[in-house]
Amino acid sequence: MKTVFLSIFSCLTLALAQERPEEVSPERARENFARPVVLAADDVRLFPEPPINYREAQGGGLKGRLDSLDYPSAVTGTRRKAQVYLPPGYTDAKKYPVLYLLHGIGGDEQEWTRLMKAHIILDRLMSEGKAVPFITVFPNGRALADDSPGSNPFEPHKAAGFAMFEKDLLDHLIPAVEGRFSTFTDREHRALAGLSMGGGQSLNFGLGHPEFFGSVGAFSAAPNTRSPEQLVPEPAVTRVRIRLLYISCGNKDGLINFSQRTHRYLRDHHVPHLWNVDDHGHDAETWGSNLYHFAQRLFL
Ligand code: FER
Repeated sequence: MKTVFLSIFSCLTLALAQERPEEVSPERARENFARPVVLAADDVRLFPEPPINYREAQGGGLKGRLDSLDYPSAVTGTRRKAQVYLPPGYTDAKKYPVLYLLHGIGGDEQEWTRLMKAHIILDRLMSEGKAVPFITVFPNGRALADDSPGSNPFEPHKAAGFAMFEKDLLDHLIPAVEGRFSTFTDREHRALAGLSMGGGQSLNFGLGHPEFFGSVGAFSAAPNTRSPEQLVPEPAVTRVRIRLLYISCGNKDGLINFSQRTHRYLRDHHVPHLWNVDDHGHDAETWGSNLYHFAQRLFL
């Protein structure tokens, strides 16, 4: 009787709470994209579209540079790869804040630079003085020995790698980055952001570990996002600790209800955050645009 009650209870909470990718079939997962979009009065644009050339290479190329890092991980039992963007004028004589920027379900450590030209977006902003200089790390957020997306990245065991990245990030990647580059090492100077699955990871791990991260960004967060009550169990604590909490989604994205749910809880519990609903879908336009706006508000 007790088991029956518990399993009914866990099914009910599952429907309202976080979807566990390791328990959901690929077909069922994809159906989330077809959810109806219902917009409320405050689901509106906070920021305009960036200038047309915001991710076009500048004459003379990058002022900063793209580097790479590999690090040993006890989570995967392998050496793992990350890309690293170093800002213009990077020098060991200074210390820099660090943003960890996470990819989506089909991506890897190259997705942000290939699809969104994130290194160019950041390089332009920093060389124009519109963003403070910071280091950006592009990890592979699928913490598996074979961390490629494979032919079906929605496959439960592939999707499960995104939850396993929490330990890899905190215990292995961050120490490797801070050992190799000239970084600040306090929470105020560390941020976590990402798109879709990476947006869910950012909310889950970033808000879950305020001792590590002062700022969090989630663009088009996926169903792996924990319920708002799990993300922010003590609004009064988050309210005073968080430096920047940025949430965005396109109004043509069937996943928007996961972000709306987070935004509405934060709003109702008076946790300061930025909520930007633009006119895009689940695509590179909204991710590039929101990185552009997020980066300008980070580490101020
Ligand atoms: C899902 C719908 C979308 C899901 C994941 C996604 C694992 C991720 C999309 C992306 O990262 O772009 O149901 O479940």
